[in-house]
Amino acid sequence: MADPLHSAPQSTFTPRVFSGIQPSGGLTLGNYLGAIKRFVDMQDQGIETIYCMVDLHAITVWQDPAALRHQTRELAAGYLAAGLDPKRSILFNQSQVSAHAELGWVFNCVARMGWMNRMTQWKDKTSGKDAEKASLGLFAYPSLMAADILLYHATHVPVGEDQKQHVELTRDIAAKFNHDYKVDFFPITEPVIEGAATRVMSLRDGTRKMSKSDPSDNSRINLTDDADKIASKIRKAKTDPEPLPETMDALADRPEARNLVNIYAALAGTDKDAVLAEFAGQGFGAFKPRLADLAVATLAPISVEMGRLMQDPAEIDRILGDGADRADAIATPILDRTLEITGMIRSRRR
Ligand code: AQP
Repeated sequence: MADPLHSAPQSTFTPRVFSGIQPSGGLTLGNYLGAIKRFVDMQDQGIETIYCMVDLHAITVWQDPAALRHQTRELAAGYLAAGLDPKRSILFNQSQVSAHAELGWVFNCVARMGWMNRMTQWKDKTSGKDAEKASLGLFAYPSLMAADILLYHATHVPVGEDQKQHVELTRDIAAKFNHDYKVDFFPITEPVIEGAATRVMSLRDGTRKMSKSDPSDNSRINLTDDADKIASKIRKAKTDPEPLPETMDALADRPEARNLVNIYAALAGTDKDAVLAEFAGQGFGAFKPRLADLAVATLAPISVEMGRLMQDPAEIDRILGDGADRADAIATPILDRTLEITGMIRSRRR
């Protein structure tokens, strides 16, 4: 596979990776495989990496303030426990760098209502409910996400499949800004969606994404689950009575079975065909305990380390404050230049 980080379409922008996760609940296996594990891989490739806890996004739906603070620290603990190093990556929470909200406003004035109306995540999150009651922030979410990315002139964004449309909107916003103001100021950022588990599905329904806000705790594996809980959730995961087949094509109409094979492949760092080559002809009675062992071996050490880090919230806050200072130093000149381009007077002496 071509190395996505070295195939940037715009050589004028130095490769820089940005991504974020909402502290809107506990981290799931979906967040880990679809995002964090790949954040660590990119950090380890030696590229400049900036990873955010997007707390301004989290409040687009109601968050209890004490719970939000706890979840933000726990998300930071998850980043650190999974292998992100605050010396090599910039780690911070979004609200400590006010330029995110300011650039978000500019992009609210660049993005078109029609574009936002087409966002499937907005439609999914408001379907069946009264969209009139959703917050204005939830509607504008993708425009703030574009600001998060473009504030750092990020060239690459590792995300799960569900965020692809939002990164495409980021590209549209950058292109429209560059076109309208006749500049080549913002990069046209590439989404990086790779790996065996870019879309981890619910353990209870293989057609729905595994989500931290799913009301059923058994639908997901949380990074804070202990070994017994992980094994029990995998044991209870919905499956079918058929044995595993020899090819992935034969799993086309078996979403739950396909999901467990994807998870196994992603955790083992192997491909799905290799998993089927090993388990073809066997039922879930044989497969699930092996998957549980693998999940426990990978996730239990992260869970233990998160628990240890959470004993010292002041140290987590210190890391986030330091990361915010470093993020701010990159973001402020880019915001200032954006505002100048749009015709705003910037005459304050700082
Ligand atoms: N199930 C998933 N499979 C693969 N990747 C996933 N991601 C989330 N769920 C899966 C990836 O994790 C990153 C952060 O996502 P987020 O928490 O900011 O937002 P989300 O995608 O809306 O995640 P949730 O868990 O579904 O949150 P809630 O329930 O609060 O809406 C992204 O890169 C995402 O692709």
